[in-house]
Amino acid sequence: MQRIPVVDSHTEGEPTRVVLGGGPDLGTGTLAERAARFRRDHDGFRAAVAEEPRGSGVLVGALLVPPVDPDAVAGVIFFNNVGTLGMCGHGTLGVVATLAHLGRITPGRHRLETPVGTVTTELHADGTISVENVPSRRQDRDVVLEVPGVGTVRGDVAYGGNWFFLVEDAETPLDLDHVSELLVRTESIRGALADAGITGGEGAEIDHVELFGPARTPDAHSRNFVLCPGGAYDRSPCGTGTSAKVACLAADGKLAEGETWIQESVIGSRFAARYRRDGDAVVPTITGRAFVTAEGDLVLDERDPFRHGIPA
Ligand code: PYC
Repeated sequence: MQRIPVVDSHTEGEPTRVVLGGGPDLGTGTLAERAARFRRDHDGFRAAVAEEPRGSGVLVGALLVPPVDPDAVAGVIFFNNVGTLGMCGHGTLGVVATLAHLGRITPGRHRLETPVGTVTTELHADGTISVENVPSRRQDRDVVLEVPGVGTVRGDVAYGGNWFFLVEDAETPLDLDHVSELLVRTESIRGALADAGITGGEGAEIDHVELFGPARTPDAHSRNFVLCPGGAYDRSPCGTGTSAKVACLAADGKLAEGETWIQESVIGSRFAARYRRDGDAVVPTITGRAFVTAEGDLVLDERDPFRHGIPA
């Protein structure tokens, strides 16, 4: 029997599973190097934690590893049911809630290393959590895309720690009654992006698609629906997706430095976002809530044919 100690949480509805130990030896080096080793040599471990029957398409795993910089509280490699993620906003808030639950941190600022850069988190006295994300930017504006079964779609390509295609889309209501249609729509857009050879920087796949519509609460600015790489939709407003949105708003002159943008998710949960400038890039800060939901051990029984997951 292999035991893997974990703590589960959700951030504005989106689950995170923090792996506290029992992970593979990834050696030394930067977080990007260790994440590459994790992807190449330990996919069974990722699948055991994140895929069914223990996980699901909606779960993000967060493997804690020693940081390079001793001033950072931890290094973290995020993963899901199909692979690894560069950064994960909701997952970062889940890691902070977990470390606080375990008594490893107290309110204040704490740095976390990720494969795409170091982020600074803040656990506030009221329990809310902020993350100052990696620098974010819009790469392409108003890209026109022909999407089979959908029609002509226009959107922006932007980076917020992962690559996104962001579409203002009033066609389908962004609510739980329309999730099936929204999934088909966003999957079709993602397929059309790949067919058209439209990528993020250095040929990176655009693996997240984000639709925006009007907010449902008076003080929010927008509502979104975010398709994640493994085919699930984000229950939270997506931290890296909201960072990409903020980069687009900043590029269009629609959000000033320091101003707050309230992003609603498809389930009505919300993140507050703002940014500071750093040269050409914007550095977004995302604030929300995360709650621990379970703690214990995953058990991998060697007699279990599905101990390394049912492939998505
Ligand atoms: O919050 O950045 C995020 C995220 C990415 C995928 C799911 N959530």
